[in-house]
Amino acid sequence: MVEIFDAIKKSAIRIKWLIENEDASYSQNINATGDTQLKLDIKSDLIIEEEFKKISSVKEIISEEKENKTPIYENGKYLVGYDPLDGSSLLDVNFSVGSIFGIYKNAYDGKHMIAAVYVIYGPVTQMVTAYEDVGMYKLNEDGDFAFIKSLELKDSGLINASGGTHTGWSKKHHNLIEEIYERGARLRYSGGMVPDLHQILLKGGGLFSYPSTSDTPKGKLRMVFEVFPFAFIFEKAGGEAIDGKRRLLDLIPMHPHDTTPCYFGSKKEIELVLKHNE
Ligand code: AHM
Ligand code: MG
Repeated sequence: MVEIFDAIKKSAIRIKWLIENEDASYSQNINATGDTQLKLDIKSDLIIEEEFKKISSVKEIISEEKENKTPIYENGKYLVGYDPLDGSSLLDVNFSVGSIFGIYKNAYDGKHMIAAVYVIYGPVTQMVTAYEDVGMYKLNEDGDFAFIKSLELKDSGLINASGGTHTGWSKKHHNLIEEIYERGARLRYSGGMVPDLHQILLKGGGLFSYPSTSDTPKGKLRMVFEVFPFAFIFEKAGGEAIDGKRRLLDLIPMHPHDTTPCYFGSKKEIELVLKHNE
């Protein structure tokens, strides 16, 4: 696992450089989910592939930016599903973006998830790893990621971040969000799941949701690259992660690019989600 985390750190340093120095415009390419890729999505993906190709414990990788899996070492133990540059459409407005990694054994689902990592490229670059516990690290000037602290969610929090077009929300989702605001929550939604979920983790609690909507009935966020890694991190930090009713880590994707509605939060907020979805 140490060598996988090291490959992620090396990729992060190279991606941070790209973000700061390279052209953030769109390419002519469309990815597996139908999004037009930025040149930086493609370059970040290649960097991560290059770094994982040096790691003999990696059997195979699959990226949000590619349709198919890439075999690495036949005798490797781990499968890695990743989103190289999540939230990249926010680069033009200079918001924080991130890289997300799920490390699996044998199959790309929650039962086979061993560890999860994300990197946030903000005013500073930080990395959060969930393995035995959840730890946050900061990239220093000398190129090292120094341990800052362990992350733990409180039982409840007053941050609310819900995605999806409001006119496409179900009545149940409207009612849930209304009750959350009535309890005193504040809206905190940048449109990048890495900074939005990072904020909930760092401030101790709240709720992030990307529900089923009339235009995206199965949600927008992809299980293997985005949802399972964050579900794993939230559970390890003492929170919960569900699709409205079921634990996200119990879902089995039919295809690596499958999406699901998702709710990540502290325990009290997830209780409320369950109440509104009864
Ligand atoms: P991306 O992988 O194409 O960048 O899309 C994922 C992003 C998430 O970071 C974020 O939570 C979501 O899309 C925001 O979607 P919306 O703009 O519909 O709220
Ligand atoms: Mg993404």
